[in-house]
Amino acid sequence: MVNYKLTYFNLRGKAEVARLLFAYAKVNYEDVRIEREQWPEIKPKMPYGQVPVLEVDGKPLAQSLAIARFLGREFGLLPESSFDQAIADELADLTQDMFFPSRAVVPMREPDEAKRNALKPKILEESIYPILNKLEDRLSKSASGWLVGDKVTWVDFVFFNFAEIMRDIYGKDYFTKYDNLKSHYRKIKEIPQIAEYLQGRPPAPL
Ligand SMILES: N[C@@H](CCC(=O)N[C@@H](CS)C(=O)NCC(=O)O)C(=O)O
Repeated sequence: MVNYKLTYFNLRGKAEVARLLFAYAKVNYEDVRIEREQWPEIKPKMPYGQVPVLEVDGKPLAQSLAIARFLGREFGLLPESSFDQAIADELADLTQDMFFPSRAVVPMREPDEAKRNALKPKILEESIYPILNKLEDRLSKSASGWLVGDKVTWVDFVFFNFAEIMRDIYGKDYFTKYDNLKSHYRKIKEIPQIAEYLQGRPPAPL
């Protein structure tokens, strides 16, 4: 049996996709949630001084999307063809393009709520909606309702986590107009293992 240890802060953030994948596959892992005070001691031990880090039988793997892709491969959640696998990579990278400008409106970066609220519409219009429009269109053509091919793949979990984080940042109405994206979100939420995980998930901020 493979020994998995996931190290991150007590946040959902960049580790949550891995946690969702473990829950989906019903695979046990050690979920290490470090406190801020422990970080200075742990940071130099991480491959690139950051987390999440997944240790696989003691060997560290960094970068949240590499971790998610690896677990997707281990748990049979890759799309079928190598081209579709690349499309899954493309879609995962798109979430980063939407996260990046959103960093300006997270409370840790901008403590002034009024300033955050003033910036949000511009970020949504310029950097998020143009991409979500394309994804909505992509899903409207998907017979399965999944992002790539006819079965759930790791990138569907990346999008679920993305939608949760965006909801925390922009409020629950930011994607009201996206019916297919909303159905996709619900489809993940209703997978029995995920529903069970979400119910028992320890409370942790964005
Ligand atoms: N590209 C990396 C970014 C990792 C990252 O930004 N980690 C942050 C937490 S979300 C971190 O370790 N911050 C503490 C630090 O840099 O000292 C990934 O996707 O895993």
